[in-house]
Amino acid sequence: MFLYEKKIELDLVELNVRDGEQFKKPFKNMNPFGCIPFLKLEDDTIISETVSICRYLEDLFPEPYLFGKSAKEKALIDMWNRRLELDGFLPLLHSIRNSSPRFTGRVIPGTRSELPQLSSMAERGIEMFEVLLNRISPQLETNEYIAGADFSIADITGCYMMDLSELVDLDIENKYPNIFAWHDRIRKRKSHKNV
Ligand SMILES: N[C@@H](CCC(=O)N[C@@H](CS)C(=O)NCC(=O)O)C(=O)O
Repeated sequence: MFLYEKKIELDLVELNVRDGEQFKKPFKNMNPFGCIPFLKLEDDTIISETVSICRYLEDLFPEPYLFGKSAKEKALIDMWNRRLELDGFLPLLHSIRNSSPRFTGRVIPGTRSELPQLSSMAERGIEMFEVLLNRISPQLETNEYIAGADFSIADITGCYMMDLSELVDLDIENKYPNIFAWHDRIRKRKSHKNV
């Protein structure tokens, strides 16, 4: 979505992570975290972590600014993005990985192990996610985008967080109408349709 918004074209290689292609050569030595995405530079440097990759690309191709332009915008976008990732995306992800049968044997992203799924972790993850939803709802009552008037990387993070939340029965539309409307606005962008 970030690439499309910024009209950046990269050579893309698709990996089937469900079948563990990232653990096979030549990919297994590229990213020790066993996850996608990662970016290989011409000098063979590997950058993993979605937001780190996006930040690197924003430095190379600043416009449209998705990490903010002024110091204040940059700080606010980073603040909201971190809150969404740390307090929303991660608890939700751990909840789903600890409950859905399809994640048996891979409860931690980028690993294959005997670690059992924990139902208490699944429950706590949803509780943490709902704390986050209650905190962002007032912000979305008065702002079109999560960090204010402009679309940013934080909206992209939020959109994927809310896409993921559809795997859980939370009745977002009725319980959090502001968040539902925001998610709907972001996922209707052409960049989301093209993913
Ligand atoms: N913190 C990483 C998370 C990356 C991640 O969890 N990627 C998933 C796919 S969306 C993955 O590669 N999973 C592989 C697996 O669990 O085996 C980021 O933001 O890029």
